[in-house]
Amino acid sequence: MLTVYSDAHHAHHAQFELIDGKLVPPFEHPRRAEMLLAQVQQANLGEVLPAKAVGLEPILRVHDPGYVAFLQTAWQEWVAAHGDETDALPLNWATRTMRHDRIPETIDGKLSYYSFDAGTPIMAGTWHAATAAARVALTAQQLITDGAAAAFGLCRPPGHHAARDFYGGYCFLNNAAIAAQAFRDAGAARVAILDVDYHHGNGTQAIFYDRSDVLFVSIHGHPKQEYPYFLGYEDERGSGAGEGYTYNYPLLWGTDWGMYEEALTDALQHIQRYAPDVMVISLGVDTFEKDPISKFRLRGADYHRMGAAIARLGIPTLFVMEGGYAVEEIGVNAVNVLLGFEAAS
Ligand code: FKS
Ligand code: ZN
Repeated sequence: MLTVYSDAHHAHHAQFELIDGKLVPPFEHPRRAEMLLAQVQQANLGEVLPAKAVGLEPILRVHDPGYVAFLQTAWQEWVAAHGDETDALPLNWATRTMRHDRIPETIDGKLSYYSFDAGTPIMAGTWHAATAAARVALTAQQLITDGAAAAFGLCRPPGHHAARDFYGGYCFLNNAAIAAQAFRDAGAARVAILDVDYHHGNGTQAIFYDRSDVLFVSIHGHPKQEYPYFLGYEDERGSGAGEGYTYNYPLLWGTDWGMYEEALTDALQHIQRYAPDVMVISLGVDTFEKDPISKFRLRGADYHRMGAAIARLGIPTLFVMEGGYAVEEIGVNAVNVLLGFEAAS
């Protein structure tokens, strides 16, 4: 399997993260991608290709132009207001009874308007890194459009929490959604997205919620217990033309492979019935038993099983990297999914 990688992700390395009431070194850091790349090479998964240059058009097929313009200049505006010593972070949000139809003019207001959490710092290299991650996904998508059976987009920063016009959960541009839309634009009639990251892919779900041409299926920590808390319940099934084209499998803390596999089997059956031309996997390995911010109990060998189960559908598959914070094991676990896929293909 070919991997696409860009070292531009190094440009995004936040100073700290607010979690459990404490400022701590970020869980989402450059070494994650380095460990993934090292394991791709170590396991001889296949060649590693650089990301191709692409313009903003495929990004604007998914994201709001005002949002993209905001991301592009947010750091400069932050520096003008506050200097360059701290990362840019929002402090409040428009919740119930407040207005969503006015975009503030100041950078602090815009950060609040275009985000949904305080755990996603913007710094000098964020835009550069986020667009590079989207280019990684698009380059891998192109490989599959050109006939490859599978490809791995080693994206960082991740993308599945980013919606049409907001960021959060370490995500700025929704790499998987951008790739899925690019598949459609390249002629695929139906695209399925399977999100196996521990956290619900709220951004991806929202982007395709009212569409029947992109099926969204997600297995994740139950929103009654887990971030992002406000989406990912079982009764979210899509709306309008998209009704019946979203499926959620919220699972409780402590979920092990036995329970996970049941959901995965069901999820894969929905995808098989949909008969997509191509499939995008939002691949997070924060379902791992030793993940520092998650509470599922998958073990190393389970990732091989996961990849094999996905391969049995026999559908061209783009893997897009999302989360995973047990940094010593992130490479082995993610590459195990890819090796399991190859073994069963
Ligand atoms: C709860 C803290 C939650 C944010 C977790 C973000 C997870 C990001 C991710 C992605 F794939 F996007 F990277 N903090 N106590 O893993 O879903
Ligand atoms: Zn996650």
